[in-house]
Amino acid sequence: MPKSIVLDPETLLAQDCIRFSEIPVNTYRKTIEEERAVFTPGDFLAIWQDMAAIREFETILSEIKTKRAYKGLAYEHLGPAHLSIGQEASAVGMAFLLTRDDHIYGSHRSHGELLAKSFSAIRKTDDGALLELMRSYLDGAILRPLEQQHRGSVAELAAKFVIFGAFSELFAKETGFNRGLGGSMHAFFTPFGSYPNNAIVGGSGSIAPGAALFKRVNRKPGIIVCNIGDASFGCGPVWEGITFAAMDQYRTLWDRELGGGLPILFNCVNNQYGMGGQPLGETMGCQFIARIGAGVNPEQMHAERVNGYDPLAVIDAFKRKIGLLAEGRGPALLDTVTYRYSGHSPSDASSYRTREEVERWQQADSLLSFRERLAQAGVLSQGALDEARVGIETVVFEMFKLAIDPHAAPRIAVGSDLVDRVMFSNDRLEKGDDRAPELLQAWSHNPRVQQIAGKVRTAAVQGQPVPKASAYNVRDAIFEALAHRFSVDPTMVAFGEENRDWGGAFGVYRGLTEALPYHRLFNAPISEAAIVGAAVGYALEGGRAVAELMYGDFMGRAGDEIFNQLSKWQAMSGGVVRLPVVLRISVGVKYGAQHSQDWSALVHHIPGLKVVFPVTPYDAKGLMNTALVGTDPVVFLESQRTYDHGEMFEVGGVPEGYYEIPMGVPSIKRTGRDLTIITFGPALYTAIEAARRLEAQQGISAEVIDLRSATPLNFDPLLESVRKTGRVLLACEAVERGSLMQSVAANLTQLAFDSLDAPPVVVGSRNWITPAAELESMFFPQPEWILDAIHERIVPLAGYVPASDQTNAELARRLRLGI
Ligand SMILES: Cc1ncc(C[n+]2csc(CCOP(=O)(O)OP(=O)(O)O)c2C)c(N)n1
Ligand SMILES: [Mg+2]
Repeated sequence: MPKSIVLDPETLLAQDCIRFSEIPVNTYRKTIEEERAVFTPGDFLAIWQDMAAIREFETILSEIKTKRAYKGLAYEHLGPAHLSIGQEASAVGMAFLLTRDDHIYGSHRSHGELLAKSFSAIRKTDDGALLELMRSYLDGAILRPLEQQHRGSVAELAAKFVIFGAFSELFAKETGFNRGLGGSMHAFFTPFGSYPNNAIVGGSGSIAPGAALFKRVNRKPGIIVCNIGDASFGCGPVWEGITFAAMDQYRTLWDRELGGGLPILFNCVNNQYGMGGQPLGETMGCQFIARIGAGVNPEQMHAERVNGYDPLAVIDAFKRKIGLLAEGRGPALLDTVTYRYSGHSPSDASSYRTREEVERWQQADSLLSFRERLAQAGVLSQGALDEARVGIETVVFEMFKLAIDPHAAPRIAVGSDLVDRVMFSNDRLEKGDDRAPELLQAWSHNPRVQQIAGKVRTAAVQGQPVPKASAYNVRDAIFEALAHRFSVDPTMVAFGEENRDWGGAFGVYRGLTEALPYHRLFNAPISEAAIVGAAVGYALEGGRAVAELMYGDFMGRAGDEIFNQLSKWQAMSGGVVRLPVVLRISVGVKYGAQHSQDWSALVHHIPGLKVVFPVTPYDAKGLMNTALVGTDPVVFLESQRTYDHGEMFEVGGVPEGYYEIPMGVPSIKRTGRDLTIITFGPALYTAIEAARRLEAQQGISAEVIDLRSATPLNFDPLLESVRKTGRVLLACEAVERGSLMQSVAANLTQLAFDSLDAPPVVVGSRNWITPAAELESMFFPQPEWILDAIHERIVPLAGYVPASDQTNAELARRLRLGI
């Protein structure tokens, strides 16, 4: 179904010019007297008190980092503390109007935002809900040490809960929001709408758009705020995230009733510095971060610069931005000017700026000036303000004392299995919501389903191969699994490059275009970082996302999102969040050095990712079904070599109905007595051919086992086979060096040393660039390489003449040269 956007040469080639409109800079000028019409004295007090609480929280951190004590209380904090002393007004202004439905994502310097957002949420939550939340969160672990000694209101108890939970998290205590597994740069608390803060500069820039996507697709109330630093606007993933958030299709192609543009505000916490580099005048050229909006879309992202030293100016800007996001006019951009007096970290000697500069900003300090303005306007007396400040400082100090108390706030015990338990959530989730999944037609009317219905679900019938066009293949298998889950889980979306009309670069999605509305299947920009990042954000909010990378080689473009984001947030949250994301990655052939690499070893190496690589239709459908009902991030590798393969191994063919294959269970594809060949990926078919030749030419019976999964992986079936045969060869199409097979071989040596007649031998691709299609047989393992390696390094084959050099001497030579 082609899109309705028609491109007209006359329009596109017509003479014209592009017009920009003015971008407001610090236009807020209201007096406190004027603002009295908007804010109650209680509001003013709350703003003041929140700023004071953040200042005290971070002053304590600064002191214990630099002096190892605060007010005579010794404590050594080993980890980081990236402080935002000076920036309090921007954080409190940002959070003031936000509700619990509004979610914020932040940076390594986000303690203030976490506290401000939580204090703001407390004010908007009734006592019963607050109590319920505190009692249930981590089974009451944070509340318990507070409850007994607390005298006062529920809201005051909740404020203590927030401060104690935050301190505890920073100090790696079990009473932290994330059981101490997140720490200073990542601490967050989802019940109050504070979502992951990110130690990767600009990390939230690609994730937050996915959170906003979740709100749009699932019609959830609230907006997303992406709080990132000024220097982070130099990061590619931030630009990609903005591009993703600003796509026209939300307004041009998606159902109108969904609400239009993504409800996301990129809030630049513009403190004028990276670590020591200055985006203004040094490391960037835009001078105003707000200017960036002009390059993004005709609305210029409604960008403006705002005085982040005045909480009321920030609130005023937020009020306007929230309004236009609600009208579907997002994304928006705020350039919130502020300043940090503290160094980048406490060890920072501030060698990149003058003392005078810091002092000038301190003279303009937001706490001092706000206090003065409130008092001058007669809203609150200086005495009342000071009393409030002392009051909250006392609470912060008390919470600090409690958080460093090893009895009230213990660390997880040495030997605890907590980390084991939270690395994966290992849960099942049939659907993320109860509403009916949106489908545009009955599957029985779907052209792809009808086509598949006419196919033979085995590769051969009575020994005769089924013609390629009529054989049910790996593509069909993945399609069927996706179609099933799209029919069950209304939150499930799929996106990536060329995913919709094209059907995905390799046609897996063909047919889904007819079945799914735009918002469930859409083309993403060529922004791999944003594609993966958005999937992470979407899942953090409670949805299920299927993201596609067209080639494994493009993982480099989404390196951070795969290696640091997708893989980490379940464990860094202490098990609080789940990440039901399937990242489909096609592994190429025939396209040379930058399009034909099997990088399974990279994703296998990263803790927190499940990794599978099915190469038969039966395995592909069963494993995709499992991935799509799970709650963990799964990297689902698909070989372009095997997309068209029919089912050769499963005698009954691929079932039409739903079934699952558990992850981590290797599959014996051919039984044998004398030798075990373990494969991963399309090397299965190479090994099957090698096994056939071994049997025919040497009378050697080889067992062939396809791992199917890299992580997790149950070694028992492998050990059973190796104990039987005493010999093992491992084959894959990844380059041999550092491959998954090297790691499996090392483990087998450990686990089955006594049963082995020879060391395990790995046959992978050469440690080269992948050459042109015509030269690929020099690069990818061939059946004869397997026989040659067996002959040279496992057991001599009678009368055998090797075709390639697989000797140990050659292995040593290659290692020496790094090739
Ligand atoms: C990808 C990445 N590069 C570099 C760093 C090291 N680093 C930490 S903070 C920082 C400066 C960030 O500046 P900005 O985005 O303006 O945030 P701010 O620290 O000013 O709040 C740098 C370079 C990092 N954490 N992540
Ligand atoms: Mg900065």
